[in-house]
Amino acid sequence: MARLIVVSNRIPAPRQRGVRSGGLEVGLRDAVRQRGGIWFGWSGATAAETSLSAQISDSREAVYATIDLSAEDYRKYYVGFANSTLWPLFHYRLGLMEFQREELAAYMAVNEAFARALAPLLLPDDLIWIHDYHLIPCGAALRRLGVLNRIGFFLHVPCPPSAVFGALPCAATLLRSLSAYDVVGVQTPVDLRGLLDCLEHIVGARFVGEDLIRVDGKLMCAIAVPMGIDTAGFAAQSQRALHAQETRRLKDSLANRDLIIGVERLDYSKGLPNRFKAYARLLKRFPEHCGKVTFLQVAARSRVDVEQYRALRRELDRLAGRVNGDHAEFDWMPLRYITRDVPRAVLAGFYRCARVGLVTPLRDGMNLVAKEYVAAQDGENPGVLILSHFAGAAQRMTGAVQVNPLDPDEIAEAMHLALSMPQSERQARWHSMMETLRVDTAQAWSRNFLQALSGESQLRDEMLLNVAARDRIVDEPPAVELARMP
Ligand code: GDG
Repeated sequence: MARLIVVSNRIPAPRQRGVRSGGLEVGLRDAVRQRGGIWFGWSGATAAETSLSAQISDSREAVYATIDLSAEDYRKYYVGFANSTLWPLFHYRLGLMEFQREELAAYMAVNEAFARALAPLLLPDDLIWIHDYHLIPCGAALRRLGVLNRIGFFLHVPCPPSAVFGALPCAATLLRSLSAYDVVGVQTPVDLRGLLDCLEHIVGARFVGEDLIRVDGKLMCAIAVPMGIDTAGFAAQSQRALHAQETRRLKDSLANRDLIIGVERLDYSKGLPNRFKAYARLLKRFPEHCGKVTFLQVAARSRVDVEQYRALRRELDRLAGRVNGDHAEFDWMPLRYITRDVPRAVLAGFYRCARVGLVTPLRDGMNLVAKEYVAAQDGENPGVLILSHFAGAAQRMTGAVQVNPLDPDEIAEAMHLALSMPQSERQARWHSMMETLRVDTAQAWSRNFLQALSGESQLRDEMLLNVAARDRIVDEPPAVELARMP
C-alpha cells in the first residue's frame, strides 16, 4: 500500500495529541497509521528564518515533519493572507476581507517553502494529501519541483460561488493552481457547485465528465466528501465521561436546571453574538424558562493576533455581561461563558448532560460540534440539536431543529421548542441523525477521499483514461501567475 503524506498548516502539537484531537486529527491519524507515512506541517513556532528543511519526530501515532516560520511570514502568510483574506472570503464575508499584495506574496512563498522542505522526503508512489485554504498553491509548488505523485487537496471551509470568490484580486491565480491536483475535495454538494462555478466562470474550465474538469489543459477530479467524527468512539467517551468528576460538578451546579450548550473556537463565522442575543430573547419572550435553564458557552480563544477576533471577544464580553445583568437572580446565573480551552474528554461529558446543543454558525464548512453533540447523547433520553441552515452538517442532519442564524427570534423559538419537546420526538430526531453519523465518520471521509485519490475508483479511472487518450493530455506544470504578482 502506498504511504500517505498528509500536509496541513498546523500539525497536532505534541502535548495536544489525543487530548484536543478533533475530527481532522482522528481521520488523518488513523489513515497515516494504517498506511505508514508522514504528517507534514508548520510546527506552530516562529524562528529568525522560515526553515529550509523539515525536522522529523517519530511518535507512536505517526512520523511528524515540521518547519518553523519566520515572524514576518507568520504575520503575512498566516495572520494576513490566510486568516484576514481567505478565511472571510470563504465564509462569504466580503466586508471583513482585507487584501494586501505583499501578504499574497508571502502566502505564495510559504507554500513554496512547504513544498521545498517536503519534496526530499517523498518516495515515488507516496500519496500526498494537502489540507485547507492555507495551502491551496502547495500542490503547484510541488509540481514545479518535479513531483509526479498523485496529489489531493481538501477544502475544509465552505466554497462560495464565483460572484463572491471573484472579488479576490488573485482569484484566477489560486483557482488555476488547483489544476496541479489529481483530486480536489470539498465538504458538501453546495460547496462542489460553488467550486465548479468558480472554475467555469473565473478560469474558463470545461467539464469533461460528471466530476472531471479540465483547467488549463490539465484534468482534475472534484468531489464532495463530508468530514465526520469517530462516532462510536466519541459516543463511548461521552458515556465514560458521565462519571467523571467535572461532569458531576457541572450537574451539581445546575441544580436540576436544563442545560443548553454551545462549543466552538471564538470565531466570527460561528454566529456567537446572535446566539447570545437569541438567549436573551428566549428569557424575555418565554419567561417560563427563567430560573429553569442555564446556557454554557465554551468559546476557546482563537487567532488572537487578528484584530477582528479581538473585536469579537470585546463584543461577546459585553453581550454576556448584559444578558446576565438583565436576567440573573441572586441564586441563578443564566449564561456561563468560558473562553479557555476545555479538554475533549470533559466536553464529551458536558455534551451528554445538555438538553439542547446550540450550533448556529453564519457559515461553516461542516461543523463537527453538531456531530459530537448528537453522538454524545443517551438514545433513551436524548437532547435536541439546534443547527444553522448554513453549516455543511445541516445538509444531512435533517433531524436537527434547523434555523436561520441571522434571526435571533427564530433561534429563541427553536430553543423554546427544544426545551419543551416530548421524549418520543427527541428520540425520533436523534435516531435519524445517528443513522447518518454512523455512515459519515471521520474514517469514512479519509477512506473515500483516498480511494478517489489512489485511483481505486474503477469508474473514475476508466473515464480518466478515456479522456486522456482522446485529448492526449500533456503533463506540463501549471501556469502559476506568481511571476506577474508584485
Ligand atoms: C474547520 C471548519 C469543519 C472546540 N472548542 C474546543 C474544542 N473544540 C473542538 C470541537 C471540534 C473542533 O474543535 C471544531 O471543529 P468544527 O468543525 O466545529 O470547526 P472548525 O474548527 O472551524 O473547523 C469546519 C472542520 O474544519 C473539519 O473539516 O467542520 O467547518 O471551519 O472537534 O470539539 N475542543 C476542545 N476544547 C475546546 O474548548 N478540546
